[in-house]
Amino acid sequence: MKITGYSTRVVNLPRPVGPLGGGPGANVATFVTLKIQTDEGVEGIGYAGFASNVLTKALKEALDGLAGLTVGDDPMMTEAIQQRLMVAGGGGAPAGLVTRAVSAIDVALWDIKGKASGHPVWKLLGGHRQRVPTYASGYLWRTYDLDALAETAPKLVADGFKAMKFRMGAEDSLSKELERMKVMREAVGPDIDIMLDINQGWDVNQAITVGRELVNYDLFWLEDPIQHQDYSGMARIADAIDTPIASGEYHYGIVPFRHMLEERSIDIVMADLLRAGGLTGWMKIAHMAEGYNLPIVSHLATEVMAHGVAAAPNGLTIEHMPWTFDMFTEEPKIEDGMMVLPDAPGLGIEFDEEALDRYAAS
Ligand code: SMN
Ligand code: MG
Repeated sequence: MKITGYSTRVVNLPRPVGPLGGGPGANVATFVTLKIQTDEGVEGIGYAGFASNVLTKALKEALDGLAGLTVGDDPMMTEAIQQRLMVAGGGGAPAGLVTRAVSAIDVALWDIKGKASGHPVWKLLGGHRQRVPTYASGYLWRTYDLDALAETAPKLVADGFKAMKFRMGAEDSLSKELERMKVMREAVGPDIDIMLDINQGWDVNQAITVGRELVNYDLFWLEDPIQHQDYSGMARIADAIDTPIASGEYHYGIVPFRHMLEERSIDIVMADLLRAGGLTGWMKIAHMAEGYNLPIVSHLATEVMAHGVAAAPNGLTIEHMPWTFDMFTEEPKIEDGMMVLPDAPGLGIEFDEEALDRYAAS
């Protein structure tokens, strides 16, 4: 089989409230969609995004340039294509738009592999289980006040979620930070898993001080308490508090995960699809974590990431982030708080062409 062509387009999807509140562009989520065609009539899809909106044009350029280089390639050769594209993108350490574009191409190739072989991608990647726990992530932002937290969290429980993530790290006192935690726990009761994301907002001592207080609220994990590259600082926090530390979404490529694992700086490995190098890179991180007896969790890109988490024996939970759902004909299926992976060949998702037309960037 050979790749014969590709196409990309930019879409601006509506989004209720972004993580940063009401600033410019906060109510849109911008993605570059990708389709890759083959000489056997099989077409694979993927997308890039979750980068700053000011970079969208550059991201599309990177994707067009790199996807163009795959024309004539065998789409089953995902490792060879990834290696060649990373070199073509400038060599050196993986980072930025090159990796994001290469990752999107990788996802489309896995879709092709699945469709061509008649198997869903989660089975081709390893096939561990079809139903995986999921948690609601797209709602309880740092910009929510206490009332908004108390009002929204029970709605997510009513919607069927058994786990959810909220954010702290922006209050000016310890007592205000802890109040947010208290409101969240009281809003959902003792049986719902709560994840807490700090997005690098604290320093090491702050994280240990607040982390020790949080232990009474039975957190499922504490995510990115400090700057993501401070491996030894993160290890001090992980040693000092009982709550599991999750980190990894900010790292590009696979090597930083080796450092985190060697330093024992985290308890739960989180990897981002577009920074990891697509499903190919993400699975390598999952297996590395397995070697250290640690679970792996996804970051964003729910409908694609579900395949990775369902393939890995150490896959713990799928982040449910609805920003991308408007691009597709169907949303991921959830039953009893578990995401149910599709049986259809490939990723089992299709672009909603009418929606892409409607949201096309001018
Ligand atoms: C996050 C990162 C990027 C965009 C939205 C939310 C957050 C998460 O860190 O873990 O979901
Ligand atoms: Mg996060």
